[in-house]
Amino acid sequence: MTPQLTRRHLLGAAALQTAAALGFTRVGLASAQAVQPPAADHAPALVIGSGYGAAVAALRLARAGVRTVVLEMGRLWETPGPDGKVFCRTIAPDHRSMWFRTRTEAPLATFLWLDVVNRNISPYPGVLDRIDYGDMAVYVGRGVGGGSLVNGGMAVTPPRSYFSEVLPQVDADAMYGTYFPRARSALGVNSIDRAWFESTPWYRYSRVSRAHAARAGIGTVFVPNVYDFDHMRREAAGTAPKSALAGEVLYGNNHGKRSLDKTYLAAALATGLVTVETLSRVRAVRPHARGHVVTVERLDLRGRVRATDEITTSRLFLGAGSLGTTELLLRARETGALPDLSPEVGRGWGHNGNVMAARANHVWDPVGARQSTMPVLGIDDWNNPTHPVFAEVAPLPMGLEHWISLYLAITKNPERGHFVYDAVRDRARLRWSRDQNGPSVAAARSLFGRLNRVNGTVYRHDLFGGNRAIADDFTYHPLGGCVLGRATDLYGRVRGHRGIYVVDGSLIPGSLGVNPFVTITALAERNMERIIREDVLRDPRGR
Ligand code: FAE
Repeated sequence: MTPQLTRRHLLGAAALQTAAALGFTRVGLASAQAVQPPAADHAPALVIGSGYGAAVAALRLARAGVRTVVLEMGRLWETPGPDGKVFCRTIAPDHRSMWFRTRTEAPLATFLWLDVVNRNISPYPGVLDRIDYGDMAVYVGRGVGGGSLVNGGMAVTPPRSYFSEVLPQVDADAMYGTYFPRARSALGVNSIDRAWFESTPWYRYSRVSRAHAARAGIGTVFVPNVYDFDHMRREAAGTAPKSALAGEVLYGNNHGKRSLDKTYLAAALATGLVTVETLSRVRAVRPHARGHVVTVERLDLRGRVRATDEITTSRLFLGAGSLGTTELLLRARETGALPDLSPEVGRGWGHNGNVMAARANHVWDPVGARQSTMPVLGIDDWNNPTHPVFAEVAPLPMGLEHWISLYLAITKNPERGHFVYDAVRDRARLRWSRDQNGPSVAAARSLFGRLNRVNGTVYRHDLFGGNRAIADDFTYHPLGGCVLGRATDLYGRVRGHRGIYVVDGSLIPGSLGVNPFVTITALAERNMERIIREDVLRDPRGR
């Protein structure tokens, strides 16, 4: 069992609170006294972001004896707010919910067409961000732990045949024999007890969807999760504080979830060689005599830039997620800072075929007022020859019976988007048009249309805005932008500039067939093992 990333073994409580009040915080066993930003610094290894790929990089570098600094633009989610909780409630969001917004922007915006879901909030470095690119919006996590803080915890290993179709250059034997098991173990993946699943009111909504799928001749599979199911059962028994059973998801879980701050990042910090600097947003990268130099903006809790620092590094690991990593490299190429980057940077982006849909069930077929927020069941129609779909049965925990079956469908969509650099606004823009969602919408309609026909049910049109049955304008699964074997070599080494590595979801070319974090973690494990052996240990000082 890895130690937890807690105030006790990081900073003293007072120091952490002072630092949090200042904004920028530096956490690490070796730097308990250091709450002031360094003016200029050198790190043997620098990791940008603290999501899945970044967390693997930090741990494996530290275990190889390399002092590593992690720069994360979000905050450390460890200090309770005035209500005694670290994260706010999903149905009563406050400033902690979203990244510098005046109003929340939840994926399910309305109920019965009424604007009753979103709330006005004060701007703050909240845990969930939504990046709007016109025809496509992307939800991402912000904070130490990245997407692991906000996601549904579903820890799915892709079908081997589809993995090999997507990443044919990667040795599937090694992935399925070594790196997927390593990732699942380090992430703390576990599965629900089947007998409890069958009997508990908290998963009635899943059982209802399973029965509907069975009537249509379609199978379901259990989906593992990183939420601790023993804890969940204690929640149900009233002997542990409630989180999944208190409607918490999307804006963070106060209990039960093994997010990265409790697994990989805690283990990395426990080495004493890793320092995490929060509210530290990397803006630029350029070459330097010692390798590369990054420009990092230190944010305060209002989002203002308090200071801008430069940190040099011998080895730079980009783990800022599909959007963050791609934007950094695109900006560097287009401004001439890293002119030799591949033209492939910015290409090969996809949304993993994500669409959402909801069905209205009969009044005699209730889904239950009590719903666990952690999904455990998927409708598996992936082998459908014309419209492959893997549809997770998602919760809608409103605390009342609503007879709604909600789904996050992952479809096989061959369309890809690309990013262009907008020099005026100094940001990446995604080129993705609504019609590119056509294959996903058709696949979802095929599956849910069958479920509706066989069960005599209909779509709900009141949840996603615009009277739509299928929500195809946002994704939780951004993938690609710096694709493995194209913008990088086969292990994530960036082409054109030695000493820069991509470690996150931008390596995966747009589609995976299942939820991505287990694969992002396993791929990072594979790539880091090779990079440490061939680059770090052979040349410990870098350049
Ligand atoms: P990610 O986890 O996004 O981490 C990137 C980190 O970099 C973030 O902490 C950023 O704040 C930080 N960052 C970005 N730019 C900068 C910068 N310039 N300077 C410093 N820091 C920066 O990257 N996946 C599953 O497998 N199962 C699920 O159940 C699931 N549910 C989801 C539910 C929601 C609501 C969302 C939003 C996502 C969900 N996902 C799920 C997707 C999953 O969380 C996502 O694929 C991974 O988090 C991506 O991992 P990366 O390492 O690529």
